[in-house]
Amino acid sequence: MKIEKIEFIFADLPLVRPFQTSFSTQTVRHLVVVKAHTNIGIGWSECVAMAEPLYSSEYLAGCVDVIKTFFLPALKQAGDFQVSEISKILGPFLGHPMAKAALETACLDAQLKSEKRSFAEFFGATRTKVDCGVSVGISSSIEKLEEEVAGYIAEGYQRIKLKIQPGWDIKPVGRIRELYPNTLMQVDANQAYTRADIGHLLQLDQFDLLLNEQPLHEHDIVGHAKLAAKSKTPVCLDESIISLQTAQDAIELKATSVINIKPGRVGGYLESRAIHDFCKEIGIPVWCGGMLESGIGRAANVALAALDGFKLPGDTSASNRYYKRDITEPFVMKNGQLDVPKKPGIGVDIDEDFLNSIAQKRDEVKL
Ligand code: SMG
Ligand code: MG
Repeated sequence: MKIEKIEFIFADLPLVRPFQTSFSTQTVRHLVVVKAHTNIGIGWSECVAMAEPLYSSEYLAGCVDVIKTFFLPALKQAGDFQVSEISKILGPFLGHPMAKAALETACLDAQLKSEKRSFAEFFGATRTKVDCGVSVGISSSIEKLEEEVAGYIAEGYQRIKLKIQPGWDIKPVGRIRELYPNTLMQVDANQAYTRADIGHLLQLDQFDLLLNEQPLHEHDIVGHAKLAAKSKTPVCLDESIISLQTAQDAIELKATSVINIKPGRVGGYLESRAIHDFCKEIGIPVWCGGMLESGIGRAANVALAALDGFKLPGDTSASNRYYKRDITEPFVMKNGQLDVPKKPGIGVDIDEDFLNSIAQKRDEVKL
Protein backbone atom coordinates (compact mmCIF):
# COMPACT_ATOMS: atom_id res chain seq x y z
CA MET A 1 0.00 0.00 0.00
CA LYS A 2 0.93 3.65 -0.27
CA ILE A 3 -0.15 6.57 1.87
CA GLU A 4 -1.42 9.51 -0.16
CA LYS A 5 -2.42 11.86 2.62
CA ILE A 6 -2.63 11.87 6.40
CA GLU A 7 -5.01 14.08 8.33
CA PHE A 8 -4.56 14.76 12.04
CA ILE A 9 -7.68 15.93 13.83
CA PHE A 10 -7.09 17.40 17.29
CA ALA A 11 -10.25 17.21 19.36
CA ASP A 12 -11.21 17.37 23.03
CA LEU A 13 -13.65 14.93 24.59
CA PRO A 14 -14.74 15.84 28.13
CA LEU A 15 -14.66 12.97 30.64
CA VAL A 16 -17.84 12.25 32.60
CA ARG A 17 -15.79 12.58 35.81
CA PRO A 18 -12.20 13.63 36.54
CA PHE A 19 -9.69 10.77 36.42
CA GLN A 20 -6.97 11.17 39.05
CA THR A 21 -3.86 9.02 38.98
CA SER A 22 -0.58 9.33 40.87
CA PHE A 23 0.71 11.60 38.10
CA SER A 24 -2.21 13.78 36.99
CA THR A 25 -5.89 14.62 37.05
CA GLN A 26 -7.55 14.51 33.67
CA THR A 27 -10.93 16.10 33.00
CA VAL A 28 -10.72 15.95 29.22
CA ARG A 29 -9.28 13.41 26.78
CA HIS A 30 -7.23 15.37 24.29
CA LEU A 31 -7.42 13.30 21.14
CA VAL A 32 -5.45 13.16 17.96
CA VAL A 33 -7.44 11.20 15.42
CA VAL A 34 -5.47 9.97 12.42
CA LYS A 35 -7.21 9.60 9.07
CA ALA A 36 -4.98 7.90 6.52
CA HIS A 37 -5.89 8.22 2.85
CA THR A 38 -4.19 5.39 1.01
CA ASN A 39 -4.28 3.91 -2.48
CA ILE A 40 -6.46 1.09 -1.11
CA GLY A 41 -8.85 3.23 0.92
CA ILE A 42 -9.19 5.16 4.15
CA GLY A 43 -8.01 4.00 7.57
CA TRP A 44 -8.53 5.49 11.02
CA SER A 45 -6.71 5.39 14.34
CA GLU A 46 -6.15 7.51 17.40
CA CYS A 47 -2.87 8.32 19.06
CA VAL A 48 -3.06 7.22 22.71
CA ALA A 49 -0.39 9.58 24.04
CA MET A 50 -1.52 12.18 26.54
CA ALA A 51 -1.14 15.89 25.90
CA GLU A 52 1.76 15.96 28.38
CA PRO A 53 4.64 13.47 28.80
CA LEU A 54 3.43 12.25 32.22
CA TYR A 55 2.40 8.63 31.68
CA SER A 56 5.34 8.02 29.34
CA SER A 57 7.82 10.25 27.54
CA GLU A 58 5.52 10.69 24.55
CA TYR A 59 3.00 13.50 24.16
CA LEU A 60 0.48 14.24 21.44
CA ALA A 61 2.10 17.20 19.69
CA GLY A 62 5.42 15.34 19.73
CA CYS A 63 3.79 12.30 18.17
CA VAL A 64 2.35 14.33 15.31
CA ASP A 65 5.71 16.00 14.81
CA VAL A 66 7.70 12.76 14.66
CA ILE A 67 5.18 11.23 12.27
CA LYS A 68 5.36 14.25 9.95
CA THR A 69 9.09 14.86 10.16
CA PHE A 70 10.46 11.32 10.07
CA PHE A 71 7.91 8.53 9.67
CA LEU A 72 5.98 9.74 6.62
CA PRO A 73 9.11 10.59 4.58
CA ALA A 74 10.49 7.11 5.42
CA LEU A 75 7.28 5.40 4.32
CA LYS A 76 7.20 7.50 1.16
CA GLN A 77 10.73 6.44 0.36
CA ALA A 78 9.85 2.79 0.98
CA GLY A 79 7.32 2.99 -1.89
CA ASP A 80 4.71 0.23 -1.88
CA PHE A 81 4.79 -1.36 1.60
CA GLN A 82 2.92 -3.99 3.58
CA VAL A 83 1.54 -3.16 7.01
CA SER A 84 3.77 -5.89 8.41
CA GLU A 85 6.82 -3.96 7.13
CA ILE A 86 6.02 -0.65 8.82
CA SER A 87 7.76 -1.41 12.11
CA LYS A 88 10.90 -2.38 10.22
CA ILE A 89 10.81 0.71 8.01
CA LEU A 90 10.40 2.91 11.10
CA GLY A 91 12.85 0.82 13.15
CA PRO A 92 15.84 3.16 12.71
CA PHE A 93 13.86 5.88 14.53
CA LEU A 94 14.26 5.07 18.21
CA GLY A 95 11.37 5.14 20.64
CA HIS A 96 8.04 6.84 19.90
CA PRO A 97 5.94 3.66 20.10
CA MET A 98 2.63 5.52 20.45
CA ALA A 99 3.31 7.56 17.32
CA LYS A 100 4.35 4.41 15.44
CA ALA A 101 1.26 2.57 16.66
CA ALA A 102 -1.05 5.37 15.50
CA LEU A 103 0.37 5.23 11.98
CA GLU A 104 0.48 1.43 11.75
CA THR A 105 -3.07 1.07 13.06
CA ALA A 106 -4.52 3.52 10.53
CA CYS A 107 -2.76 1.58 7.74
CA LEU A 108 -3.99 -1.74 9.15
CA ASP A 109 -7.54 -0.40 9.25
CA ALA A 110 -7.30 0.66 5.59
CA GLN A 111 -5.86 -2.70 4.58
CA LEU A 112 -8.38 -4.82 6.47
CA LYS A 113 -11.29 -2.69 5.23
CA SER A 114 -10.08 -3.27 1.67
CA GLU A 115 -9.98 -7.03 2.38
CA LYS A 116 -13.34 -6.90 4.24
CA ARG A 117 -11.78 -8.49 7.32
CA SER A 118 -12.19 -7.36 10.91
CA PHE A 119 -9.33 -6.71 13.33
CA ALA A 120 -10.56 -9.66 15.43
CA GLU A 121 -10.42 -12.01 12.44
CA PHE A 122 -6.98 -10.76 11.46
CA PHE A 123 -5.66 -11.22 15.03
CA GLY A 124 -7.08 -14.73 15.29
CA ALA A 125 -9.49 -13.83 18.10
CA THR A 126 -11.38 -16.69 19.67
CA ARG A 127 -14.09 -14.75 21.55
CA THR A 128 -17.04 -12.68 20.40
CA LYS A 129 -17.34 -10.83 23.73
CA VAL A 130 -14.75 -9.61 26.22
CA ASP A 131 -14.96 -9.23 30.00
CA CYS A 132 -14.89 -5.68 31.30
CA GLY A 133 -12.88 -4.27 34.13
CA VAL A 134 -12.89 -0.64 35.20
CA SER A 135 -10.08 1.61 36.38
CA VAL A 136 -11.12 3.78 39.32
CA GLY A 137 -9.25 7.00 39.94
CA ILE A 138 -7.94 8.34 43.23
CA SER A 139 -10.83 9.96 45.12
CA SER A 140 -11.09 12.95 47.42
CA SER A 141 -12.44 10.69 50.20
CA ILE A 142 -13.10 7.04 51.00
CA GLU A 143 -16.87 7.77 50.93
CA LYS A 144 -16.63 9.17 47.40
CA LEU A 145 -14.61 6.13 46.33
CA GLU A 146 -17.22 3.77 47.82
CA GLU A 147 -19.92 5.59 45.89
CA GLU A 148 -18.06 5.40 42.60
CA VAL A 149 -17.18 1.73 43.01
CA ALA A 150 -20.77 0.88 44.02
CA GLY A 151 -21.95 2.42 40.76
CA TYR A 152 -19.55 0.32 38.68
CA ILE A 153 -20.43 -2.86 40.55
CA ALA A 154 -24.13 -2.16 39.98
CA GLU A 155 -23.44 -1.73 36.26
CA GLY A 156 -21.83 -5.16 36.18
CA TYR A 157 -18.09 -4.54 35.90
CA GLN A 158 -16.28 -7.79 36.54
CA ARG A 159 -13.10 -6.36 37.98
CA ILE A 160 -12.19 -3.21 39.86
CA LYS A 161 -8.77 -1.58 39.50
CA LEU A 162 -8.00 1.03 42.12
CA LYS A 163 -5.47 3.71 41.38
CA ILE A 164 -3.17 4.14 44.35
CA GLN A 165 -0.32 6.37 45.50
CA PRO A 166 1.56 6.94 48.77
CA GLY A 167 -1.08 8.08 51.27
CA TRP A 168 -3.93 6.53 49.25
CA ASP A 169 -3.38 2.79 49.33
CA ILE A 170 -3.91 0.39 52.25
CA LYS A 171 -6.96 2.17 53.67
CA PRO A 172 -9.03 2.65 50.51
CA VAL A 173 -8.08 -0.76 49.13
CA GLY A 174 -8.94 -2.39 52.46
CA ARG A 175 -12.31 -0.67 52.60
CA ILE A 176 -13.31 -1.72 49.07
CA ARG A 177 -12.14 -5.27 49.74
CA GLU A 178 -14.25 -5.27 52.94
CA LEU A 179 -17.33 -4.17 51.00
CA TYR A 180 -16.77 -6.60 48.11
CA PRO A 181 -15.00 -9.68 49.46
CA ASN A 182 -15.49 -11.68 46.25
CA THR A 183 -14.87 -9.09 43.55
CA LEU A 184 -11.77 -9.35 41.35
CA MET A 185 -9.57 -6.42 42.40
CA GLN A 186 -6.18 -5.02 41.49
CA VAL A 187 -4.19 -1.83 42.07
CA ASP A 188 -2.11 0.50 39.89
CA ALA A 189 0.32 3.12 41.24
CA ASN A 190 1.79 4.29 37.93
CA GLN A 191 5.35 4.21 39.31
CA ALA A 192 4.59 6.22 42.46
CA TYR A 193 6.65 4.09 44.87
CA THR A 194 10.34 3.29 45.30
CA ARG A 195 12.26 0.24 46.48
CA ALA A 196 12.20 1.77 49.97
CA ASP A 197 8.42 1.16 49.97
CA ILE A 198 8.61 -2.59 49.34
CA GLY A 199 7.80 -3.38 52.98
CA HIS A 200 4.81 -1.07 52.85
CA LEU A 201 3.56 -2.55 49.55
CA LEU A 202 3.64 -6.04 51.07
CA GLN A 203 0.68 -4.98 53.24
CA LEU A 204 -1.42 -5.24 50.07
CA ASP A 205 -0.98 -9.02 50.24
CA GLN A 206 -3.78 -9.23 52.81
CA PHE A 207 -6.38 -8.14 50.22
CA ASP A 208 -6.16 -11.07 47.82
CA LEU A 209 -5.52 -8.86 44.78
CA LEU A 210 -5.19 -10.16 41.23
CA LEU A 211 -2.07 -8.08 40.72
CA ASN A 212 -0.06 -5.03 41.68
CA GLU A 213 0.49 -2.94 38.53
CA GLN A 214 3.65 -0.90 37.98
CA PRO A 215 4.34 0.19 41.56
CA LEU A 216 7.92 1.34 40.80
CA HIS A 217 9.65 3.46 38.18
CA GLU A 218 9.49 2.18 34.62
CA HIS A 219 13.26 1.59 34.54
CA ASP A 220 13.37 -0.21 37.89
CA ILE A 221 13.06 -3.78 36.63
CA VAL A 222 15.31 -5.10 39.40
CA GLY A 223 13.20 -3.30 42.02
CA HIS A 224 10.09 -4.99 40.66
CA ALA A 225 11.89 -8.34 40.80
CA LYS A 226 12.83 -7.67 44.43
CA LEU A 227 9.21 -6.87 45.27
CA ALA A 228 7.92 -9.88 43.32
CA ALA A 229 10.27 -12.20 45.23
CA LYS A 230 8.66 -11.18 48.52
CA SER A 231 5.09 -10.51 47.47
CA LYS A 232 2.18 -12.92 47.40
CA THR A 233 0.38 -10.51 45.05
CA PRO A 234 1.61 -10.98 41.46
CA VAL A 235 3.52 -8.00 40.10
CA CYS A 236 2.26 -6.78 36.69
CA LEU A 237 4.25 -4.42 34.51
CA ASP A 238 2.65 -1.71 32.39
CA GLU A 239 4.93 1.28 31.65
CA SER A 240 8.12 -0.87 31.69
CA ILE A 241 6.95 -3.06 28.80
CA ILE A 242 7.58 -1.26 25.52
CA SER A 243 8.24 -4.21 23.18
CA LEU A 244 8.33 -8.01 22.97
CA GLN A 245 12.01 -7.87 23.97
CA THR A 246 11.34 -5.90 27.16
CA ALA A 247 8.49 -8.28 28.00
CA GLN A 248 10.74 -11.30 27.56
CA ASP A 249 13.50 -9.71 29.65
CA ALA A 250 11.18 -8.70 32.51
CA ILE A 251 9.66 -12.18 32.61
CA GLU A 252 13.08 -13.83 32.61
CA LEU A 253 14.22 -11.54 35.42
CA LYS A 254 11.05 -12.46 37.36
CA ALA A 255 10.06 -8.80 37.57
CA THR A 256 6.58 -9.55 36.25
CA SER A 257 4.26 -12.56 36.15
CA VAL A 258 1.32 -10.85 34.41
CA ILE A 259 1.48 -8.31 31.58
CA ASN A 260 -0.71 -5.35 30.77
CA ILE A 261 -0.65 -5.07 26.98
CA LYS A 262 -1.33 -1.58 25.66
CA PRO A 263 -0.87 -1.46 21.90
CA GLY A 264 0.24 2.17 21.86
CA ARG A 265 2.91 1.59 24.48
CA VAL A 266 4.50 -1.30 22.55
CA GLY A 267 4.36 0.24 19.07
CA GLY A 268 1.16 -1.27 17.74
CA TYR A 269 -1.18 -4.22 17.43
CA LEU A 270 1.29 -6.48 15.62
CA GLU A 271 3.82 -6.18 18.46
CA SER A 272 0.94 -6.64 20.93
CA ARG A 273 -0.03 -9.86 19.26
CA ALA A 274 3.58 -11.04 19.36
CA ILE A 275 3.75 -10.35 23.12
CA HIS A 276 0.44 -12.18 23.55
CA ASP A 277 1.70 -15.18 21.56
CA PHE A 278 4.93 -15.37 23.55
CA CYS A 279 3.15 -15.07 26.91
CA LYS A 280 0.53 -17.63 25.95
CA GLU A 281 3.25 -20.07 24.99
CA ILE A 282 4.95 -19.81 28.38
CA GLY A 283 1.76 -19.50 30.44
CA ILE A 284 2.01 -15.84 31.46
CA PRO A 285 -1.47 -14.27 31.60
CA VAL A 286 -1.98 -10.97 29.78
CA TRP A 287 -4.79 -8.43 29.80
CA CYS A 288 -5.61 -5.37 27.73
CA GLY A 289 -4.86 -1.97 29.23
CA GLY A 290 -6.50 1.30 28.32
CA MET A 291 -5.58 4.92 27.69
CA LEU A 292 -9.07 6.43 27.92
CA GLU A 293 -9.52 5.70 24.23
CA SER A 294 -12.38 7.00 22.15
CA GLY A 295 -14.41 4.41 20.27
CA ILE A 296 -11.69 4.22 17.61
CA GLY A 297 -8.97 2.88 19.89
CA ARG A 298 -11.47 0.98 22.02
CA ALA A 299 -12.70 -1.00 19.01
CA ALA A 300 -9.21 -2.25 18.21
CA ASN A 301 -8.44 -2.96 21.88
CA VAL A 302 -11.61 -5.02 22.28
CA ALA A 303 -10.65 -7.05 19.21
CA LEU A 304 -7.19 -7.68 20.66
CA ALA A 305 -8.64 -8.63 24.06
CA ALA A 306 -10.69 -11.31 22.29
CA LEU A 307 -7.51 -13.37 21.79
CA ASP A 308 -7.21 -16.52 23.83
CA GLY A 309 -4.25 -15.51 26.00
CA PHE A 310 -6.06 -12.48 27.43
CA LYS A 311 -6.92 -14.25 30.66
CA LEU A 312 -8.07 -11.34 32.83
CA PRO A 313 -10.72 -8.63 32.33
CA GLY A 314 -9.14 -5.58 30.68
CA ASP A 315 -9.43 -1.84 31.22
CA THR A 316 -11.86 -2.18 28.33
CA SER A 317 -14.81 -0.35 29.84
CA ALA A 318 -18.01 0.83 28.20
CA SER A 319 -17.95 4.19 26.40
CA ASN A 320 -20.25 5.75 29.01
CA ARG A 321 -17.62 5.20 31.73
CA TYR A 322 -15.66 7.94 29.98
CA TYR A 323 -17.80 10.00 27.65
CA LYS A 324 -21.33 11.31 27.35
CA ARG A 325 -21.01 11.14 23.59
CA ASP A 326 -18.28 9.27 21.74
CA ILE A 327 -16.98 9.86 18.23
CA THR A 328 -18.14 6.38 17.17
CA GLU A 329 -21.19 4.37 18.09
CA PRO A 330 -20.82 3.67 21.81
CA PHE A 331 -19.56 0.42 23.32
CA VAL A 332 -22.35 -0.71 25.60
CA MET A 333 -21.72 -3.24 28.36
CA LYS A 334 -24.12 -6.18 28.70
CA ASN A 335 -23.64 -8.67 31.52
CA GLY A 336 -20.22 -7.23 32.21
CA GLN A 337 -19.05 -7.71 28.63
CA LEU A 338 -18.53 -5.77 25.41
CA ASP A 339 -19.23 -7.20 21.96
CA VAL A 340 -16.21 -7.57 19.71
CA PRO A 341 -16.76 -5.53 16.52
CA LYS A 342 -17.45 -7.74 13.50
CA LYS A 343 -17.41 -5.23 10.66
CA PRO A 344 -14.27 -4.80 8.50
CA GLY A 345 -11.24 -3.01 9.93
CA ILE A 346 -11.70 -1.49 13.38
CA GLY A 347 -15.39 -2.26 12.90
CA VAL A 348 -16.94 0.99 14.09
CA ASP A 349 -18.05 4.05 12.15
CA ILE A 350 -16.64 7.47 12.89
CA ASP A 351 -19.23 10.16 13.49
CA GLU A 352 -17.39 12.71 11.36
CA ASP A 353 -19.98 15.44 11.86
CA PHE A 354 -19.55 15.19 15.62
CA LEU A 355 -15.77 14.85 15.35
CA ASN A 356 -15.62 17.95 13.15
CA SER A 357 -17.84 19.82 15.59
CA ILE A 358 -15.38 19.21 18.45
CA ALA A 359 -12.19 19.58 16.38
CA GLN A 360 -9.89 22.28 17.74
CA LYS A 361 -7.22 22.09 15.09
CA ARG A 362 -6.29 20.10 11.99
CA ASP A 363 -3.12 19.31 10.22
CA GLU A 364 -2.49 17.35 7.07
CA VAL A 365 0.40 16.02 5.06
CA LYS A 366 0.21 15.05 1.39
CA LEU A 367 2.75 12.50 0.25
O1 SMG B 1 -8.75 3.45 29.60
O2 SMG B 1 -9.94 2.92 31.33
C1 SMG B 1 -8.93 3.38 30.82
C2 SMG B 1 -7.85 3.88 31.73
C3 SMG B 1 -7.11 2.75 32.31
O3 SMG B 1 -5.93 3.15 34.30
C4 SMG B 1 -5.91 3.18 33.10
N1 SMG B 1 -4.86 3.60 32.40
O4 SMG B 1 -1.68 3.11 33.89
O5 SMG B 1 -3.09 1.71 33.23
C5 SMG B 1 -2.76 2.87 33.39
C6 SMG B 1 -3.65 4.03 33.01
C7 SMG B 1 -2.93 4.95 32.09
C8 SMG B 1 -3.72 6.10 31.63
S1 SMG B 1 -3.97 7.24 32.84
C9 SMG B 1 -4.20 8.70 32.08
MG1 MG C 1 -1.20 1.09 34.44
